[in-house]
Amino acid sequence: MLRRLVVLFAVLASTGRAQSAPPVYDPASYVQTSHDIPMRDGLTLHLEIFSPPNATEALPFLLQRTPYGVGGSRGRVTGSYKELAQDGYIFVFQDIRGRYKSNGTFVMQRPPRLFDGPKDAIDESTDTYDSIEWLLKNIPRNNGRVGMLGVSYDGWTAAMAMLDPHPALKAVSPQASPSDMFIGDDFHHNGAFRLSYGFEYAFMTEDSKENENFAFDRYDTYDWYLQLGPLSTVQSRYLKDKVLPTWRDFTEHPNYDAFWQRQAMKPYLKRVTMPTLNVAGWWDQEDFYGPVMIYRTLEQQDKANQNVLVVGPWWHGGWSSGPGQKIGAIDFGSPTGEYYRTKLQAPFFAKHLKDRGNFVAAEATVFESGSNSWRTFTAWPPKEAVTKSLYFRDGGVLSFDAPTAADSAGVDAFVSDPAKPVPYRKRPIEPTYYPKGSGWRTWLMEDQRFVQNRPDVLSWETPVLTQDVVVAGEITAKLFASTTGQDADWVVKLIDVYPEDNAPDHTLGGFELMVANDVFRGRFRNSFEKPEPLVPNRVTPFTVDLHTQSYRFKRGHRIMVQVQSTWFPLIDRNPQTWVPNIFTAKASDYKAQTHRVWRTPRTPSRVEIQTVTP
Ligand code: PG9
Repeated sequence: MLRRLVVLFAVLASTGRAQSAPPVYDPASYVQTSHDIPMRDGLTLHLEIFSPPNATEALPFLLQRTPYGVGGSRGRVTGSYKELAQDGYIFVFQDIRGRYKSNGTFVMQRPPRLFDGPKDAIDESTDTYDSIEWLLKNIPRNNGRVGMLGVSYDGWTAAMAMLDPHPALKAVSPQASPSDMFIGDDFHHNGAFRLSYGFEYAFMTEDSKENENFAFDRYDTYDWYLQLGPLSTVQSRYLKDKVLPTWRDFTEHPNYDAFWQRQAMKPYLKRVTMPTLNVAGWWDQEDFYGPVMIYRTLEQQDKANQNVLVVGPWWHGGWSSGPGQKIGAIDFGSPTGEYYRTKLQAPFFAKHLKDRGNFVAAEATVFESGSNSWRTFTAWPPKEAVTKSLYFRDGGVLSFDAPTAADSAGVDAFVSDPAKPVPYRKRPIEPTYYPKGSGWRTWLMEDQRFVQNRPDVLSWETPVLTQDVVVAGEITAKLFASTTGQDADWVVKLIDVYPEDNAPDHTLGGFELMVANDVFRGRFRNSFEKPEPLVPNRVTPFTVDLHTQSYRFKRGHRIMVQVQSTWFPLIDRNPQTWVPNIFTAKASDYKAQTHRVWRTPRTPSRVEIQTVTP
């Protein structure tokens, strides 16, 4: 009898334990301490640590390594990391080498020492390793596990940490991490230089140890960049004797040489070392290529199914704070950022760092804009996706039907004049990180009607759709184009045209929303390493990767494609004559040229979309 009672008591006690709710911590109560900790080469890096007082359990660390200063980290604990803070973590924020309160020299995206560097070299991965080692030994009541997360540069430091990780690092979420600065992230897209971002970011991070914005003497930076003339004016008139290492690198490495290749992540992503939650935003104005590339490259090695993808309707980092329901004029119908933080991010870390909950991430969790719903897939792009083509046709028509014999001379032409480049967003274009407010964050959502009638913007449009067209997967422009010059940029935009009478929000009548876009610099059509001049007037194929999307073009809407050659000052002006290095071009090298986009049966310019059945 006594034995039976003891067993019953044990069962009740264990059931009680299983059912007892885990503690909920108050983010505002976290206690902050500051530390300067030694790295293997003797240099110290600065940390701010936040722990909940009176925790009765040992807690895991969540580490974020940043070039942007850790001064405002309390705001993260109570704000963007609120859901995590409620679950209970020891948050660690670190200034990376050479920034803010950390010693040493800052190197923009310091290439990893792996594979070709000396064994005793330092990089972001060794700094992470040494920091984790210190944390485990010096911060009491830790449970021996570490997670890392961060957006953009901080996402990249998280990605670097997982290449050759400390054994205590158990889960990583690289979010909007760039992966290749020449092909698709902040500094170039397909070899076209991202002028405004490249210059302003290099100045912000390298003019001094703490962020400092370049002082423009014009509110509308379109004017400022246009008055520059050739790019060499940046150094001669503005930087003068000052060397900004990253600006110097732009000018000395105009092609995809060893400098860019060694920095790019793909060659290093040889194995999945731990559960990895890759996060990207469909309308990320800085790093969308990067996170998708990291996911895809890792996926090829993901034998244990640890590498997953989440993409939502967000600007750069839009998931990390705020509700995430609206970007600019577009409402996505629910607080998608909150959804991500509570249903995906917090459960991911709780599972892998605390053994709490039974969260299993879908292979791909994507937000389908248009229908405004979350969807999950067993692969991305979905295995069932079917490729369809949207052909450019006569009279500005976009059609699923290819050109016919009647189109054998089909062509549209425009003059691209570097003296009057198409603005990439509505003017005035405030400085990128203008503290008094900038349209930078939301520019990808701007109504494209602002350039619709320019003579240097071509467009083709479907009739009103009679049924939904659901894009799920890749979008690729296949252009056949020619120019009277020797180089040309090709900007392609895939656009959702809202109905004229748009219910319930009538203010969106006829709105032209960019669903996908990118630019390709013509000289790189055969090789990013060895650019070649275009042959004047020769029809040449160009493939422009417009990346990936999950988007429902709804019945009643129309699909549009726009093609233009300038996107200023986002992209520097192409001289359109042959110069080996555009950074050393003279003012007289910049010349207006006539560009032609062909749409014949033999040269059927089109945008290919991967679709799933509605
Ligand atoms: N997009 C920024 C960046 C990351 C990495 C290198 C350079 C720039 C960022 O938001 O951190």
